[in-house]
Amino acid sequence: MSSPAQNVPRTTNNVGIAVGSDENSLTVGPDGPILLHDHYLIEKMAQFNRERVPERVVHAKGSGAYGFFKVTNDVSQFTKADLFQPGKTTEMLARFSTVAGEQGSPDTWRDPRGFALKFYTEQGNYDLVGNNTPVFFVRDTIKFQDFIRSQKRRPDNGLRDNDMQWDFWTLSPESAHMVTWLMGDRGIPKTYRHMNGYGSHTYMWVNAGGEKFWIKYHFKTDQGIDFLTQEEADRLAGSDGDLHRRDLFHAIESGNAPSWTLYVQVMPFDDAPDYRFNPFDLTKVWPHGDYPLIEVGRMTLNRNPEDFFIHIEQAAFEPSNLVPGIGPSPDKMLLGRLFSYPDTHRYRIGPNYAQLPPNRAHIPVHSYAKDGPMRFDPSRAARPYAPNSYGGPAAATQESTDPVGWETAGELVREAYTKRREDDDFGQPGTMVRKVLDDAARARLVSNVAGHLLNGVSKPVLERALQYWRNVDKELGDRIAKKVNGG
Ligand code: HDE
Repeated sequence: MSSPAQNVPRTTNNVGIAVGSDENSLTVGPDGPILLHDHYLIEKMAQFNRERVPERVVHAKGSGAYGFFKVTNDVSQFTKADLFQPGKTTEMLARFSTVAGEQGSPDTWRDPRGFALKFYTEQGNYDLVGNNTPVFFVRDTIKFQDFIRSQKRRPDNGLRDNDMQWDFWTLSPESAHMVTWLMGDRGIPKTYRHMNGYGSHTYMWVNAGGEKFWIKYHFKTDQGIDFLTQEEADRLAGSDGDLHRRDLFHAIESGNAPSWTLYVQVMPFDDAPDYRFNPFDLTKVWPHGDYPLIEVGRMTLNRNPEDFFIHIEQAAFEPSNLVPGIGPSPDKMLLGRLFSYPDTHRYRIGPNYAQLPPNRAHIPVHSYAKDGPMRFDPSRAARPYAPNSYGGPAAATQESTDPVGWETAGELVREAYTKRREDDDFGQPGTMVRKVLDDAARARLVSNVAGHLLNGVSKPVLERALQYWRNVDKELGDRIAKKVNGG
């Protein structure tokens, strides 16, 4: 039997009782049967069988770190939110992720990247759960589940299938803008440090005077945008599936803390009704010429979590965590997400997930929540109901902290957004292809799309896909068709 190393703690079981061996079960004589009352052996096996919580249904593979957000510009004319006030520094947590891959999938698969932020503000936690793209594939939350299923594994053979992906995309033309981003250089960032983050949705900011503004968030990487080509990414997916996780961890460990500068676009509240694009349509951007970027501050990630499962696997980001001065918008995708995230956390990590270390507010919590599995923070309400005359918490109704709303009226319908004068599904991706991408980026886009289409896409879907790209940009579509047809 190996002699225990000196000056290390003695192994105990889960309740602190020293155990007799790390290597031998309790038996009748050295060669006899194992005894059922070898409690420690049973504890080890039972604990091992219960180590997994369900992985995230999307964004399962990810990595994250702690840091802080520091305001560098006065935007108090637009919002009263405490974390955005001049001179403020707020602790935070960030998690970056891929979307469709399972927990063990490679970091370098082509995919949008999650860009999830949790700010531990003095008004409670504010979460901004975005991606590395300013737009998304669909504009109604009811299609999100279908979209995701088209990107994952088929029920019959358990395989991913490019034919499924293009079948969905070509039958959902609103996806064209995001697919152009996905199949271009932003679809495979070189590392998590070399990508931007976007709130994507339009949010509402409210200032101290109650004035409302529509805004969009842009976190521009201070490391510079950089990407992997499809060939590099394919090779790295085989040689190091955890490339991005390793890079983020070692960069922070070596003191090379990555940072991002936050900007916002601000649209005056009354501009929205007549704006040329639907300002709440998640498949559209607001051209910066219409609403320029205004600097807000800088987020820096400088502390690795001490335990990956506790702080990153159990991190619960929720767009519904909105603090005074910040609210949602009529964006149907955002409104759906306000329900979905708390729902998924309750399922995945239990109803008391807000008490877990990465999710706890850094200010006292006076909610009336109590009991439920794994609860360990006492409810501070001596009487667990409101109103009560025993000093329990009472809502400060005079200073409402509910998100501010917007005027609305109409019959209940199931219809797409009302189209604005420049609202079409191919205009903005076409502008991006022609005006934003350079020749080299366009060439890589053609190659990436053709390569993907040539991998298992059936003829009828392929024909639709070539027309889809010609709708984005005729010349680009023709180049893809030529490559696909062996030109
Ligand atoms: Fe998500 N999304 N999402 N999503 N999403 C989840 O919540 C959902 C969407 C994003 O690092 C889930 O905790 C709906 C857009 C990130 O832990 C789930 C819709 C954007 C993460 C969910 C969307 C995102 C998630 C699964 C359509 C960018 C990882 C696990 C309305 C603006 C957060 C979880 C982390 C995770 C729902 C679309 C970003 C299922 C219903 C658009 C970064 O609740």
